[in-house]
This record gives sequence, structure tokens and C-alpha cells, in this order.
Amino acid sequence: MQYWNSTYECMSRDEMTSIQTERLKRTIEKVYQNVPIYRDKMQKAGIEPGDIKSLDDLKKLPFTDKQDLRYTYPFGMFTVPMSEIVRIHASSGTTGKPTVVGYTRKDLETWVEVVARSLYSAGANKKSIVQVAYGYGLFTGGLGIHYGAEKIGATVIPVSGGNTKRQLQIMKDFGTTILACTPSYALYLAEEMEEMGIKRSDLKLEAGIFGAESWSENMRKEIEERLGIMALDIYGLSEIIGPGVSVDCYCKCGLHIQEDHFIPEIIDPDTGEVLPPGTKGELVFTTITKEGLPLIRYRTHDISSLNYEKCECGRTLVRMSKVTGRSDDMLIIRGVNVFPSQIESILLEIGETAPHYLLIVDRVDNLDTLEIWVEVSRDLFKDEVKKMEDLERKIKKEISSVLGINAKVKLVEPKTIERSEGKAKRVIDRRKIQV
Ligand code: DLL
Repeated sequence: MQYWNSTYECMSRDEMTSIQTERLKRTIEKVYQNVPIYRDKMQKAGIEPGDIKSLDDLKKLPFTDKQDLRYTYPFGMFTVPMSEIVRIHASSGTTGKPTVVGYTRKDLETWVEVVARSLYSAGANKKSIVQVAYGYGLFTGGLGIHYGAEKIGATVIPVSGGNTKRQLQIMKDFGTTILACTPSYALYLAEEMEEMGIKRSDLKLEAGIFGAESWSENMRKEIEERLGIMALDIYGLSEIIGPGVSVDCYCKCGLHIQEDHFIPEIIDPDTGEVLPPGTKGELVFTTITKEGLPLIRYRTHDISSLNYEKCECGRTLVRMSKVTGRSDDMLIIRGVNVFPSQIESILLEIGETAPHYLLIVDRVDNLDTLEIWVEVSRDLFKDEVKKMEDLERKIKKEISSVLGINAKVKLVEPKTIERSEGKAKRVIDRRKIQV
């Protein structure tokens, strides 16, 4: 049995509560003093930092949402001067503007710590060879896992995403033992491996930490069988820190949340009411050690539940159930966060189509695909083919430049897309992610 930091990972509930309470109070005081948006929200709610005396008081505080970060884009919610910020990351947001996050040196240390714990949870150690096939760059996956793996003294292969054949060649030749990538990419690698004639016995792979998107227990089984490894789930979001907010242990019965840094709550997404352990709802986090961008009751829109029962692995950290979906309409397509409204505004801006569109998301060969159907006027439809092709190309190019994803665009005749009497159905997600 190995823990990276047993002091925190195996702490008694009383000790954890006391640490969390003290850190929470300090955080609230700090954001109240330094971040106008928090002070305003708290004043409106009639709350002062002194009112927060216990964890139970957390529910008195107002929520924070992606909207707040958007409203203060890019750095308005940072709590320290820019001279203290040593790294920026970002994820795509609702308007094409990304959600920007900033880390102080201490924040990076915290991140490294939680990723080190996650890797240890997957059985990694200094002898491991960790292939990081998450994208490097503004996305937190690549660099996040990278520095955590270095911290535990493992050998890191910073290969980044894509170039599947090279990934497999490296995996075989360098003796990779731990693979880090999205679960869909792990399955794609497994398929390509079979195509390339690489046998399971040619590899030294032992485990993988897979996340950044929802995946089912069936998918876990398939990855485990095809790659012959233990497949663990790692969860996180840029706003909170990146990968490492929580991770599976070998029991695979819920992801342990690094509670000494992030306090979780589950709320009813409609009423905002806090729900008891075991009940499914929207996951909300309060960061209690972050310096650059502390977030108070940040709504993730991810659906999960909490379990405080003792885990067989010995960790006492609360477990969250595998994320099964979202409480908003955000789609995650090949790791990119996409809101249907973003596509709608791109179409409206181009202006040569009717306002009827349908997004078809699927998973082909384990990779996400996006097809956009959009109606055009009967005149254009009857017009020469070249005009249609030009328009398709234009939409495709704009989607790719604003969202960074490749979509297939199909212009269709008026009335092709089914009309709804209630809310328009804009998305067909055929990926069927059921846990
Ligand atoms: O996806 C961070 C990450 C990188 C996590 C690598 C794990 C591994 P964002 O790009 O900000 O950050 O996207 C965050 O992705 O709110 C969830 O909806 C989804 N997500 C992340 N991990 C999981 C997971 C990274 N294990 C959003 N299961 C989150 C389900 C996940 N959904």
C-alpha cells in the first residue's frame, strides 16, 4: 500500500474538519479584502467574513460560476498582483473567450502535490515511466501530470497528444509503465496497437490515469482488457487547479477528493440547496489553499455524489462518484468544452443560413466527432453546388478557428431538422456515456 502523503490522505475526519475550517476562514477573509466581485456578492447576501465560523456556514456564501470568470476576463478574479502569478492556463469558454486561470508559485506546488498523490494512487513511483499523452499548452492536462510525475521521481515522457503510431512506438521502445491521456484516446491507442501488430506482451504498461471527459464503467473494462492494465479515473477542472482534484484508488469505488485543498458540496442544480451524502447533484468546490485564483463555491455543473464511508484503500478522503453528466448543456468534444450557443453565434455571424441547426456528437473509433446540420434557404439549396461547398467550408473554418475543433458541416434543405414544440433539440449525443 502506498500513499504519497499519508498525513493528509489518511487523516481522521475531525482533524480534516479542523484544517478545512481554519483554511476556509482565511480564504474568505482574503477574497473579501482583495476581490471586488466577492465583496460585492457577500455584501449583497449580507454576510461578512466573521460570519463564517464553521464548515456548516459555507452554505451561507454565494456561488461562483464560469460567468463570473467571463465577466472579469482575463485576470479580474486574481487575488494577487500579476508579478506573483507564474503560470497561466485556460480552457475554452462560452463566448469563444477562454476561462483564464493563474497560479502563484505556491499554487503550482499544490498542484504538483495533488498530482503526485494521484499518480501514487495508481501505483506509480520513482521507477515508473510515465507517458503524458494529454495535450501540452494552455490545457492543464499535459503540464499538470508532467510536473506531478517529475515530483515523484518518475521518468516523464512528454509526448503530448496525437501522432498515435509514434505514441505506440515510444510506449514499446521506452518501456512506458503508466499512461496518462483521455479514456477515448486510450481506447484508440489500443485499437491502433492491434493494427500495428504490437502485442500486449511487447509493452510494460501497468496502469493508466484517464480523465478530462466522462467515461463509463464499460469503457473502463474495455480499456483494462485491451491494454491489460488498471485504468483509473482522474478528475479536475482548470478553475479549481487542473487534473488531480480527485482520483480513483485501486478499489475503483469513487474518486478521493484532495479535501485539504478543495472542499466539495453537492447541490440541487435548480434550487442551490445542499444535498446530503449519497444524493446525486451538482458538484461545487471551494478552494482553501489557492493564492492566485481562490474560488468560493464554484459551480462545476458536473453531476456526482459524495461518499464519506471508509474506503478499503485506507484513505479517509471523501469519495465522489464518477461524473455521469452535466447540469448545463456544455459538451466536451475531444477535450474541448463546447456550448451549443457558441456554434449558434458563429452561424448567426456568418448569416447565410437559417437559424435551425442540429449538432450530432458521436464517438467513432473511440474518438469524438461533431457533425453540424444547418438549414439553408431553398434558393441557395437549388443554386450551384460550388456556392454550397464554399459556405460549408466557411462554417467549418470558423468553427475550427473559434473553438479549435474539426466539425463536419452539412447544409440541409429547409424543414429537414425536426421542429420541437417545447425547447429546441439542438444536440444529439450518440456517445451514450452510462456509468
Ligand atoms: O479537463 C482537467 C483534466 C485534465 C482532468 C486531465 C483530468 C485529466 P478542463 O479543460 O477545465 O480541465 O475541463 C473540466 O472536464 O468540469 C468535467 O466536465 C470534465 N472532466 C474532467 N475530468 C473528468 C473526469 C480538465 N474524470 C471539465 N470525468 C470538468 C468526467 C471530467 N468528466
